[in-house]
Amino acid sequence: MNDGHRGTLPQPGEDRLDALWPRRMPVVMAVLNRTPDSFSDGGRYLDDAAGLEHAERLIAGGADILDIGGESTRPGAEPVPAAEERRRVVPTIAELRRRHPGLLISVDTSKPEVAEAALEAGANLVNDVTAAATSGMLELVARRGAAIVLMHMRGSPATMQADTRYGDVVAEVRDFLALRARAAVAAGIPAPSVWVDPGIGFGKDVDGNLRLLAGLPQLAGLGHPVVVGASRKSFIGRLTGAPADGRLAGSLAALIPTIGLERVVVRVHDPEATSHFLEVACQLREAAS
Ligand code: HH2
Repeated sequence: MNDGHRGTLPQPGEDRLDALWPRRMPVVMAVLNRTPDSFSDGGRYLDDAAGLEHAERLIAGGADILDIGGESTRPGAEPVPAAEERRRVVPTIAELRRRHPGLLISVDTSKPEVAEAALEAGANLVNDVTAAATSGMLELVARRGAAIVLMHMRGSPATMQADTRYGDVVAEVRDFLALRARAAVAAGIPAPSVWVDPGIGFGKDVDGNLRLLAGLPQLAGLGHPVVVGASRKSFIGRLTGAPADGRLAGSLAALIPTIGLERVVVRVHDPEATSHFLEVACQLREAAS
């Protein structure tokens, strides 16, 4: 059967993350927020049953990876104690691993103790919006043979929108990610398992976000897989006037710069619409070349 641009899904027992890359279209990472306060869906999937039900919807919608988080990082969000964050994410990860042995699961955390429990429960990947600022995170990921997403953020969620001025935002973000990626490789994580992310909306204004999206080829030039999280973010609201749950069309448009790039992961709330958009956009590009 011809599976178009989606390539072959990794089989259990294979190195599942490496098996993503023969694909010619971006990989879809779907967001599952087990939080009361996330900016676009806070509180909707806090209950265990509601969380699992939504996870099944995301998987059925075509998610290649599920990214499960128990702490909001929206501007001004309050930190969550590790025990509470663990309680929100670990049982869900364990249950999804039991139901879907071949599923790729990411844990969205910057706390090594939460990451360790999540990896133990079956996660494959740690998504750290602080680029592994807490000591021990890189060593943990290396020891467990997992992968890591290193994201650029200015300051912390509490302070990040206070100053969004940059000289050359693409160069500054690229240099930071290059530095953190070198540290990850030095800690023993193989380069293909070190993914980088410009942190759309994390200490950037509308212009900065647009420049970073347009500058994705420069970030891809670092030689690591690139993650892009533009879904429903406030710059799309600023440009269109749409509320968070009305930003799907803008979120898809924000992914145009990913078309034609290799080893790109798009972090989204709407995997089905995103997969359809990517499939058509990639086929169109191919037809035009
Ligand atoms: N964005 C959010 C959270 N985690 N991780 C990466 N790597 N890249 C991102 O752009 C990114 C991220 C914010 O989105 P969301 O999870 O929906 O909201 P909240 O942080 O309020 O839970």
